[in-house]
Amino acid sequence: MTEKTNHCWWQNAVGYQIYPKSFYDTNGDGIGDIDGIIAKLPYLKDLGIDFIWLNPIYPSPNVDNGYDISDFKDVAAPFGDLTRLKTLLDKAHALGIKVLMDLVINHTSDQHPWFIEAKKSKDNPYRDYYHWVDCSKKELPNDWKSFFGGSVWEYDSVSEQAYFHLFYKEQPDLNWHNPQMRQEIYEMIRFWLKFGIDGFRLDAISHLEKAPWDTKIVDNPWAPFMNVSGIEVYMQELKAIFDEYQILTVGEASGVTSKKAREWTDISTGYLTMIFELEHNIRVGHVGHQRIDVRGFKQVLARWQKDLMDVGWNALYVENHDNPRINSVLGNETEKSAKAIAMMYLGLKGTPFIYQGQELGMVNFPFKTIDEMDDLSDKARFKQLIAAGSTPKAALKEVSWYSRDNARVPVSWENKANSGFTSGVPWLDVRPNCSRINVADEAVDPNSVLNFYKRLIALRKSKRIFSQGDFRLLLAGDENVFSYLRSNKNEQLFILVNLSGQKVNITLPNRVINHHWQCIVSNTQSINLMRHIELKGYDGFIFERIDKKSSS
Ligand code: TEU
Ligand code: CA
Repeated sequence: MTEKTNHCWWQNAVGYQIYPKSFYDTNGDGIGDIDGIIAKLPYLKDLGIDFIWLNPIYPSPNVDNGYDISDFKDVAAPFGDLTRLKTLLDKAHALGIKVLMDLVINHTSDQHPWFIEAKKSKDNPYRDYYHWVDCSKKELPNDWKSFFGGSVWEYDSVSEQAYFHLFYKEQPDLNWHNPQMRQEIYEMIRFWLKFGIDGFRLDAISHLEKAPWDTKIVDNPWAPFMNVSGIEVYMQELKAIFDEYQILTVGEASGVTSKKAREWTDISTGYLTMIFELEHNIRVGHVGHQRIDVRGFKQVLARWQKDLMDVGWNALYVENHDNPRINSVLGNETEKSAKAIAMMYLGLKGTPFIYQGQELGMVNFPFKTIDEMDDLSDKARFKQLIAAGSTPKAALKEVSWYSRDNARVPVSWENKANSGFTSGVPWLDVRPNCSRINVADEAVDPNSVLNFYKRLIALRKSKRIFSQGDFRLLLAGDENVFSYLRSNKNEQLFILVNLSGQKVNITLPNRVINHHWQCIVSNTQSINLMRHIELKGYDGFIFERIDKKSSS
């Protein structure tokens, strides 16, 4: 490796995503806060975390839980204030933990001063900070659909124009063609960098540029705003600022293909340090009971591993605040499956992110009524289903199983009232029964999911092969087993994980059975690596090669 890569501390690092609202509440108002993050820094340090990413904590009307920002340069009162945030940075840095903030620059809240001004009249100086197009209520500029349902256009009868929004109508998209708007955004970014943060997760960043309004939708409804040409200009301008401060950047870059990701994340010329792909969550089965399709899942991950093997860098994740709990939709809600999933993705090349509670094996929430849910698009979908004749029970099952609220349920800290998250009433219900899955009990159980994660993180950081070794997929056609080799000049790792609850028989290739291996992590008893072996449900192993490796 070149000298340059040695400076890339993030290649050997493990990140942790914090959804502040649901992490830990210190003042009993039922909402997690900055002081709650400060209180739990030693927990994160002990887990082996190198950096945290905070979901938005800016002032917001909370139509989309903080992703509708009304003031880019402040902290929302329930979370604390700028002084508390500064304290968090200082305390995190003292422990060697870096802090990333969420940067939401595709849109603002409709309550942001820019949009309040823009709405006033066609000749308002802020009008052009957003996308406004002449039209009538009946004939909107085009038939593009928003990510959250309905048209991307919201009609304004006063000016006889409509404005563009990819998400809720309360989240108008910024017009990146406007240089002055861009300057204001860049100035805001510098404000945070001077404040002392260590990087950004860039929300919905691949959507900054939109295709011409008359673009017809052919097959992919999102194509007119996914990594549309023209975006390079803005990404270059952003990169210039990020480079000045040498920060870590992770883009949420839906629609950037694994091939394109090479350009986006090239270590010197790329716009960003790494990106999250949004392709691997392939669902199969009936709505309300959907699961991740293992074969599709591993094909996507293997392709990203391959395409970014020598250029660019992967951000690895299996959970975040927008998806259900992985141990429910890929695992079978057991400790064993949580550990299998951990081995499967912590063995890959890239920088792993752990979403709060994932390290405990937290599972989906058994929502009993729609009132227990918070997400507006889920609530709207529920109403639609009822109107179409569904029973409340069936409709609830359908919207709740894949709801992002599953991940937004507060973290289980202890087996007591409100799972030790708050002394008050939690903003979203906590798990009714966290007798097994909680930090306090898992911390003292050597076989817990938590301690398994801890060991695996330590192992990963102790061997460079995890961050630097090549990747090679094995048993590509197998529908249940995710298996691969990681190799560098002198060493080899063999990762073997059954991602199903069933027994499977597999045939191992020569490149495995011709060598000697030692099991270094597993969630079950070790096995002999022979030509034909049987794996039980969710069996998982990481083996290290112990005979001398010549060239491969
Ligand atoms: O999500 C955005 C997001 O998922 C889209 O960019 C994605 O491309 C699309 O759904 C197609 O798969 C982010 C946040 O993570 C989410 O919580 C917010 O609601 C959203 O942006 C709006 O800011
Ligand atoms: Ca609080």
